[in-house]
Amino acid sequence: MTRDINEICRVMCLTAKSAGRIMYGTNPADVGITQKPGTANYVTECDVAVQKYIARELSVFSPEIGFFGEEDTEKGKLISDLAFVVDPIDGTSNFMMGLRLSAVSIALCDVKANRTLAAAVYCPYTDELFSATLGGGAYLNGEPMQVSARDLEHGLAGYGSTPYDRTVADRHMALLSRVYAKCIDVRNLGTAALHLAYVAAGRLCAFYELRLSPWDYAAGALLITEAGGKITNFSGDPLDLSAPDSVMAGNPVAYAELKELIEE
Ligand code: LIP
Repeated sequence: MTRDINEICRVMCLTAKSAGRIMYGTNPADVGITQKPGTANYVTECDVAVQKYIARELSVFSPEIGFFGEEDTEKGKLISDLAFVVDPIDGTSNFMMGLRLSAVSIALCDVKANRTLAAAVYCPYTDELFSATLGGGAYLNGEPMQVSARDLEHGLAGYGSTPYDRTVADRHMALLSRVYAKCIDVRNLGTAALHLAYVAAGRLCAFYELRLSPWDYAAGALLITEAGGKITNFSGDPLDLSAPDSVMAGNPVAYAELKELIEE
């Protein structure tokens, strides 16, 4: 790759913040909503507009890098060796309902090596930018961040309910019951990217979701590993950046406890 990774990450962060301001300035009541395949899976005109903005900005900056976004109509495979993997509005249902807790998630991924090189996750409602580069550490609004040392018993555990695929609901609820019994409390914020960013920032000690897409976790996974945490799929393997996967994450102590609960 000819460009400096820090320069790319800087442009990703600027783009994520500008895209977040589009989200922030849009009244959800004013945008059209379309249902996608699966249950409760929606896309708004704002998701599409934000993704077009991000794609345009990043292609002007680095036309040689591929683009793979959640709202691509021709949702083929991740075909480029190097690609931006983007969720323009992570937490679309939150956005639709005016819950004001959604994020723009942009990852630069080395698809062949199945790893994220740079990450930018921005929540415009809290004006918080979470960023990282591979080997360069993780930051919250420019300040170093790291996972907590809390075990489940002394921490809050985040989870996603896989709302788009209700076939795994019973499995999810059984796991939620086991996790809930072990921690201070559980939280479902409705946005995977922010769940993962909050683990990296030490606010949540752990997170799981039975099925997510690469654009949901490609950036958050790097935030967590660069902040000293651990993130894998339910088998303990690296997350697949080219296809949906299960996700479990946490600081090292809570991750180990969560893995045991998942394997029960
Ligand atoms: C959402 C995730 C959330 C998950 C939903 C959906 P979207 O992403 O952030 O954690 O539970 O199934 O994947 O669709 O709002 O970008």
